[in-house]
This record gives sequence, structure tokens and C-alpha cells, in this order.
Amino acid sequence: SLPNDFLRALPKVELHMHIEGSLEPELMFRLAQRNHIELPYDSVEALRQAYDFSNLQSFLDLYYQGANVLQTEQDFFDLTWAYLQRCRQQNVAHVEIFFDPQTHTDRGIPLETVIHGLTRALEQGERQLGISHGLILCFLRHLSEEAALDTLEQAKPFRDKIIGIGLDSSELGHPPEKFERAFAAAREQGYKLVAHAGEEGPTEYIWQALERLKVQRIDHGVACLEDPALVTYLAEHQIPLTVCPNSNVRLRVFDTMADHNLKTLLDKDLKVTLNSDDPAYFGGYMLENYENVQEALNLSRAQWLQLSANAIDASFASDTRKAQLY
Ligand code: ES4
Ligand code: ZN
Repeated sequence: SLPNDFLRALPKVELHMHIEGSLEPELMFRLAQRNHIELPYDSVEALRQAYDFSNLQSFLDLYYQGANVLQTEQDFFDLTWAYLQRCRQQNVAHVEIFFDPQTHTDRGIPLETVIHGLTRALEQGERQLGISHGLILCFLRHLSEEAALDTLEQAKPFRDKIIGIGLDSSELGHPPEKFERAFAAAREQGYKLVAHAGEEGPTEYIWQALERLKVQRIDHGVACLEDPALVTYLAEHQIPLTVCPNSNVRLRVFDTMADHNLKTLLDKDLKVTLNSDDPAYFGGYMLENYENVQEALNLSRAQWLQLSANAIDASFASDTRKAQLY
């Protein structure tokens, strides 16, 4: 077992966190009131009680509903600033956060409002808290490739604010290959590329993300163990997997944390990182994920240091910043 404060003190890098998924019930109620929006829950407690998910879709339904309270640039700033305060408390020194522009533009919020709110908070976080950042724009995979291409076009004026392009939302029935042209276009614009694959979906989706979308990281990827050839490929190429333990348990990918395959992934020399995914919905931020993993799986000090080093290596931070993070 580890010294008491070891996990808290460990310098952390978060690579898989949807900013809309950091919307805590308290802030959701505050923004609903501020924006004169009616929530279908009487209280923060009633809302939290609804966070009892059976699969990814049952979560996404509440996640998109919750995002409706985000209306103004200040709302997006407040959301991101609250997340950065958690990062500061938990020794998270670098973050690469996802956002879902289509969730907002499809209900009439200008993309500029979203991006200005997020980046104003991220830049203030860098100056005041020393937390470096990257912003990753995700296409919603339940929507069409044309809609993704249109979003990519709309993002052109903000190219310098966005480091990468990702793919999220309902995985089953929406294979990566559906977005091959949109990812090719993003690649031509010099974006880094990532995609959710192998969360609920099959190993074939991980292969497609690598071979057709040419992503540099796989978000989740925990299904990979079902295909030994894929495991060999991921290990040989040291493709990072951004694993989200609390998320996997809350969305019933694994029955309990003790059943999570994290240790097997590490034993196979895969480049695993630990992340919080949607911390307001899945029971906590980076440290809560670390603590729940440690309680159930009892990793060694060396394994924790490996996970930390993996996240620095896997990040899109500059070499100068990486050297500071080590
Ligand atoms: C997500 Cl956990 C998860 N999976 C896929 N898409 C998402 N968007 C927000 N959280
Ligand atoms: Zn995710």
C-alpha cells in the first residue's frame, strides 16, 4: 500500500474530459435560474438521484438535457473555471478538454460564444493557476458526416484555439468509418486526431479509428483485449488509451471496479492513461478516479508512476512543457 498523500500529490495530466460533463448539479441549477430555464427536477438531490445509468445512451440523454442551461459566454466561462479549480485542488497541471459544439450550435448558440467562454477560462487558468491546456473539438457521431464537415468549416476562424478533433456520443451503430472524410479534412488542416472507440463498441471500431481516421490516441479502448492482434499493434506502436475507470463502472462497461481490466492493460505494456470523462456525472474528478482504482486494484507505486508518465508522453503539450511536467 501507498503513503497516505501519494495519489493526491502525484502531478496529473487529464486527456479525456468532456467539459459539458463537468457541469455539477449545483451549477446546472444556478445557470437554469440565471437563464430562466425550467429543469425537469425539483432539486439538486433529485437530479443527482437520476444519475443511475444502465449504459452509455441512458447517460447521454441526461448529459444533453443538462447542457441546455449553457447559454452565454459567461456560462461557458463559469463551467470551465469551476473545472480548473478542481484541477488546482487535485494537482492536475495539464488538461486537454473535449467540447461538443453541435450540442450548442444546434440549439442556436453561436460557436463563437462557446469557444470564447472556454478559452477565456483556459487562458486565465494558464496565467493564474499555471495549468496548461489544449482544446479538442468533438464531432457527435450520432449526427451525419455532413454535419461534422459543416462544424469543421465553422471552426476555421478559431483554428488557433483548437489543438485537435475527436469523435464522441453514441458509439454502437456509428462506426468511425462514417467520419473518414471529415477526419481526412481535419488532418489536412493540421489538427491532432483522437476518437472514442471500444468503450461499448467492438474491437473493429478501434481498428477503424486507427486505420481509417488515423487517430493518434484512442479514447477508452478497453474492449481491445478481445483481439490479441490489436493488443500487439497498440503495444508496438504505443498508441495511448485514455481510460476512464469511474465512467466504465457507472456506464456498466464493467460490473465493479474490481472487474476493470486496467491491470491487464498495464501488464500488456499498453500506453494507458487515467481520466475522469464526465466528472459531474460519474462520481468525481481525477483524484476520485485514482482513489477508486487504488481501493479496488491496489496498484504499485511503479504502476502509478507509469500511468503518470504515460499521460505526459501521450499529451499534445510541447516538448518544453512536457519536460516541465515530468
Ligand atoms: C461521453 Cl462517456 C462518453 N462516451 C461517449 N461520448 C461521450 N460524450 C460525453 N461523454
Ligand atoms: Zn468520453
